Amino acid sequence: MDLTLWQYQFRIIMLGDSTVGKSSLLKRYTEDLFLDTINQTVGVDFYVHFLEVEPGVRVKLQFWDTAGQERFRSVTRSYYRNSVGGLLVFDMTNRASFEHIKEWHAEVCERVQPFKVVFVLVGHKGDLEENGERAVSRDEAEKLAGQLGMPYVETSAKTGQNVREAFEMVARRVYQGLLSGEVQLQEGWDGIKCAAPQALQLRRASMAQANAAAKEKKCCP
Ligand SMILES: Nc1nc2c(ncn2[C@@H]2O[C@H](COP(=O)(O)OP(=O)(O)OP(=O)(O)O)[C@@H](O)[C@H]2O)c(=O)[nH]1
Ligand SMILES: [Mg+2]
Repeated sequence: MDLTLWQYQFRIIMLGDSTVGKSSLLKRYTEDLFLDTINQTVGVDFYVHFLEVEPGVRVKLQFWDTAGQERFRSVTRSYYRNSVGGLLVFDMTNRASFEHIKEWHAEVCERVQPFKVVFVLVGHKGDLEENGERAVSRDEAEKLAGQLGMPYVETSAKTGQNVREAFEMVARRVYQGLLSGEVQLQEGWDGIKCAAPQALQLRRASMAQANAAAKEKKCCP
């Protein structure tokens, strides 16, 4: 493994009904492109992007872009288990796609056990709001995100609104989980790869020390 390229690799999965805009989000993030006509995903596609999660810490984000169509479900399911992060995407102008989010979430959680996936809920096609096409309010989406224990963000691949923020939110949450020990590296699991596990141990130890010092300061002003 080449340390100059990346210190960590996170596998992140895109989930949600067909046509909600999963591939378009990834195209915007990785190539800064938007296409009005884009091919439906067949099975699973693969995208890569590099992100510096803190100065000097470079992460390779490996995205699995799954097909939302039911007929590909047996293929896409096999990718759940080796994902550490996920974007649960609905189209805010398509009520049914929002109503299916709970099913997507339950299906993934059930299949990844004993591992956990760190999610972000994404209300997509925000640019259509201006045309009065919104079918899901921000309030109800935030409520659902709260119930499922994840943040909520509204995006548009057409305008670029919050696209980078959505992907970086999930990547940073994974990284924080890794540092705090909530997300663990596991033998035989490919959700996260770490080029230098010793560096992670040191980083965790210094973070634990900083947390303890902050706690002590709080207790005894
Ligand atoms: N107005 C608008 N249209 C969008 C946006 N994102 C995607 N679309 C359009 O929505 C349609 C479906 O987009 P895709 O990215 O293929 O959707 P998908 O979720 O990948 O669909 P599957 O691959 O079948 O699961 C395309 O016509 C896109 O151009 C957006 O932010 N705004
Ligand atoms: Mg697609």
